[in-house]
Amino acid sequence: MPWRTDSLLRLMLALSLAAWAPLLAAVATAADANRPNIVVILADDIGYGDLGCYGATKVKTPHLDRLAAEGIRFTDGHSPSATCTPTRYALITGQYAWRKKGTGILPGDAALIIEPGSTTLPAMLKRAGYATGAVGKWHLGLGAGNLDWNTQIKPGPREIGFDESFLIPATGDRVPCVYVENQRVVGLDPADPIRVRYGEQIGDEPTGAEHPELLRIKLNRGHDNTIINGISRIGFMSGGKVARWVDEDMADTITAKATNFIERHRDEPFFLYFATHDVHVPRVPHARFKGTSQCGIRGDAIHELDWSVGQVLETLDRLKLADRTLVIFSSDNGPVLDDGYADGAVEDLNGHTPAGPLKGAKYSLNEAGTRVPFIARWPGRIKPGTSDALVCQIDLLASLASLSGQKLDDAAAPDSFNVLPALLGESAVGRDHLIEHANGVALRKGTWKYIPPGGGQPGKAKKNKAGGETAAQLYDLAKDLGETKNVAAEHPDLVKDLQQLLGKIQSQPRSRPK
Ligand SMILES: [Ca+2]
Repeated sequence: MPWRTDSLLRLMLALSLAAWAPLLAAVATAADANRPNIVVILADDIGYGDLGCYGATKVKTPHLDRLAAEGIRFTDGHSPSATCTPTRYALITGQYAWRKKGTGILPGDAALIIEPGSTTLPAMLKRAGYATGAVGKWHLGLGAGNLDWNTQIKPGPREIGFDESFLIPATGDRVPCVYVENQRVVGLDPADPIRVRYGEQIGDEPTGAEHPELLRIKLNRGHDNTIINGISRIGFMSGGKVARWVDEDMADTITAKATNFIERHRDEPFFLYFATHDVHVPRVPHARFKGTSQCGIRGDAIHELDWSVGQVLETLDRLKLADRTLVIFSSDNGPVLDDGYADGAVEDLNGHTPAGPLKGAKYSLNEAGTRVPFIARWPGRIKPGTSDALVCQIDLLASLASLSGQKLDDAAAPDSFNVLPALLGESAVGRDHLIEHANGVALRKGTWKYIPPGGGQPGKAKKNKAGGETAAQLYDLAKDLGETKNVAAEHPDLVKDLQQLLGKIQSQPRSRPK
C-alpha cells in the first residue's frame, strides 16, 4: 500500500536524522579545523630579548620556550604601537591608533574609546560562533564619561563583543585598584562607595607626594597620588576598601579567571583575550617568584608571566584541547626598566638585554618600541619553526576573519591585513609594509626602515643640538638590525619613495588591501 511505504520511508528518514543529530550538533558547536579555539595572550612591556626563546639567559621561561618550540616564532612580529592603549585599540579594532584622536595612554577614568557595535576582533569571532572573553588588563576606557564605579559599568567589553570579562580597568599603576567583572566592581561594599578622580585630590587618604615615608617602593617620578597597599598610584581614589586588589595576588587571580574561562567553554569554540599585568609597573610578583631570576624584580615578574602562560598551556593539555587551539603570545610594546618606580630594575639588570639586539625601548620609534616576541602555536595545524615574515597584532582581525570564514565590510578593520598563511607558517611572506607608531610614525617596507625628519612627527621637526632640523633616517635592517648607520643620504630616491608611501597611507582612510 502506498501510504504504508510513504510512512515507512518517513520513519526511516526520521530515524536516520535522529542518529545523525548528535554528530551534527557536535560539528556545529565544537572547535574544528576552521574554527579552532583562539587564545591571545598579550603580555605587558615584554621586550624582544626578554624570553629564553629570544635569547635571554638571566631569566628562565620554560613555558614560553615550549610554546615557541611547538609553534612559529616570529623574528619580525610587532605591536601596533610602542605604548599600551594605542596597541590595544589597534589590536581590537584593526585600525591604526594614530588615525583616531583620543587613543593615547588613557587615565583610569576615561570613557570607552571603541565604538559599541563596531566590527572588532571579539565581535567578529562572536559572529562566527565563538564564546568570547576578556581577562586582565583593559586600558581602553569604560563607560561613557563621568563613570559611577558603584553601579553597572557600561559600555565596556560586552558592548564591543566580549560576552564575559574580568578586568584590571586601566593599569596596575592607575586607580581604581579594583577588578571589574561583567560590569560590576568585584567585592564592592555599597556602604563604602568608590570615588575616582584624576588631576585633583579626592578623599583624605595619604598620597605618595605628601607621605613618601609610607611607600614600600620609592618613586623616581610621577605615580605620587593615592597610596594603595603601600604603593602610590597615578590618580586619586577613595572608598572601595575591601574591594581593592592585592598586587602580589594579581597574576594568580587573573590566571585563574583565564583558565576557568577555558574550562567553562571547552565544548564550544572560544576566544580568550588574556592580557597580563606582568611585567608592567608596579612590579610586585608573588613571594614565590621573588629572587628567582638573575636580573632582579623585573626578571622575577617575567618568571611570573611565564608561570601564567604555563597555566594556560596546562589547562589546554588537561582538557585535551591543545590540538584544536591556536595560542598567540605577544607583548603590547617594547621593554622599559625605569617606568617611574625605583624598584631596582635598572640596578639589578646583571647583563640582561630586554630589547635583545634592537635599538630603543617602550615609547620609541626605533625597532625595540614595537618589535616584540610573537609566537603562534596550533599543534593540529602549524608546523614548528621560525619565521621572518613581517606581521603585526593589528592583523589578527583580518587573519582570523579569513580563518573562520567571516567577510569584513569595506570600512571595517581598515589597517588589518590577512597574513593568515604567515601566521600558520604556510608562507614566509607577511605584510609588505607597516607603519610603526610611538609619538610619531615610521615606515617599514621590507627590511627598510624610514623615520621622517623630526622623529616622525610631520610638521613638528625638532631642532637638533646644532640647530638644524633632525634629518630623515633610513636603516637597512637586513644589514643593520640595531639601526646604527643612517643611510638616508646614500639612497635619496628610496627615501623619497618611502616618504610618499607613508604620506599616502596617512592620507587615505584605509591601508587594508581590497
Ligand atoms: Ca605596555
